[in-house]
Amino acid sequence: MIKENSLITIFGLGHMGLPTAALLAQSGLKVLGVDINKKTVEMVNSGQSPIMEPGLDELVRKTVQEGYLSATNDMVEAVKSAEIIMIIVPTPVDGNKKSDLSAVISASKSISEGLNEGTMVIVESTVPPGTCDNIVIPLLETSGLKAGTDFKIAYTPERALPHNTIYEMTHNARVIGGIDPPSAKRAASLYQRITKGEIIMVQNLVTAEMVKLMENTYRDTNIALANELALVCDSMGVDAIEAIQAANHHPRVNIHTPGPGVGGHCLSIDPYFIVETAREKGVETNLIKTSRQVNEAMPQEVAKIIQQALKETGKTIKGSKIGILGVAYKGNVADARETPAEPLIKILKDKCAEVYVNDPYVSPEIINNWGVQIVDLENALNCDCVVLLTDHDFYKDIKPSMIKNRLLVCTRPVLEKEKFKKAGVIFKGVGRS
Ligand code: SAJ
Repeated sequence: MIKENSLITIFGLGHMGLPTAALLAQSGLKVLGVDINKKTVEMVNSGQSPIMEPGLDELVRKTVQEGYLSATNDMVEAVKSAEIIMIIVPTPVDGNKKSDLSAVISASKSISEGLNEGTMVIVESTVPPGTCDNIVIPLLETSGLKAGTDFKIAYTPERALPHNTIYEMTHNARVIGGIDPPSAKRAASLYQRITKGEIIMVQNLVTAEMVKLMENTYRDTNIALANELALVCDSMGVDAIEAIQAANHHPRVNIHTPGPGVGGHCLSIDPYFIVETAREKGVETNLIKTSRQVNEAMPQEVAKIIQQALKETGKTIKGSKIGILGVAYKGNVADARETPAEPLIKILKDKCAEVYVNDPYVSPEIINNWGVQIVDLENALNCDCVVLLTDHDFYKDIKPSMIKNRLLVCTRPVLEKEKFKKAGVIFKGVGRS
């Protein structure tokens, strides 16, 4: 169903768009990536990936060198000869947690200016349920063409895990919903070129949009449950990590891992898309909203743990040197979007702490925006209080003797509490009583 020399145009060369473009190019299709970021376009056309993702640099280099992958800033030109057009652009929320669909709208408008009969449009961006039907299709139909009749449209959410994206994109199941069965089938035949995973067809666009949001909202609410249980355990001197590990031996229990909060541009955002649409439909979403509040409050909880820990050494946050290990939103990624480290650092600075940050993954430009000092691991470990926020693999080798002032707040279950306590380190953390 997909001709070998089909041209595919992909709007968005970010964490999901670029790997998708490179994999489709590797499958032998001509792929033209479109991005508003000129540096991204230049890097891709020179065979480099602007995204740090294992295996992606090599894939981009190879497919660009072989002439299958290229990039442009020219949105309208890129659409004219495309047989398949994909929208994989960011969909953040604004300050009021309302979806910002400007990138999807801009791409849809550009597509409508060059849309041809028979073209297949595929939306991958995570969007509030109903976006394809109520926003994307009306914009595409300003071309004068009719969705379903004159052009095909399908929605399929991307659900790869950053830092494992290439593997997951080529193995995870794909959920696809189309405006009609031929649209869904044509989209399925495209993805079968790059994934061995099962193709799960659902009955329409809005169902497919909802599936993605349900997945991430399930994770966010379960992390909120884990965080709340950890705070309760801390109040009773129960080690929540130990209790959760024991509870999860139950065949039908899967309590997630407590932490300093939920970062990333998915789990911390997607639940709000359900809240937004539910509100428009007059449906309450108390559990989803409360779960978001629990997770967003975790940086404050970590600040309380730090305050309590310093008090045990006769110190206060004010005037103390606090060494933060890791500001990426999770381990082994360079991404600091929505990271819980940012609000925690603000709280500590507002309480007049001297904050020092170590995170070799995250670019200094991002960290410097927070008004903190970037230091190497040794200097971070020399602070009055060391706070591990991100479970980067290399932090797992930290030894008790390296904590110079014998005070560690560990918010991820990556260091052995007993070993540190035996060595005389005051060891605190989320769920680590
Ligand atoms: N986290 C916890 N406790 C847990 C699990 C995660 O505190 O038990 C925290 C992490 O530290 C991080 C945040 O939650 O701060 C989210 O991390 P994550 O690994 O659960 O998920 P993401 O943000 O990496 O989600 C990505 C998303 N995929 C894309 O970026 C396209 C998401 O849509 C996927 O569903 C998810 O990977 C996945 O697990 O597949």
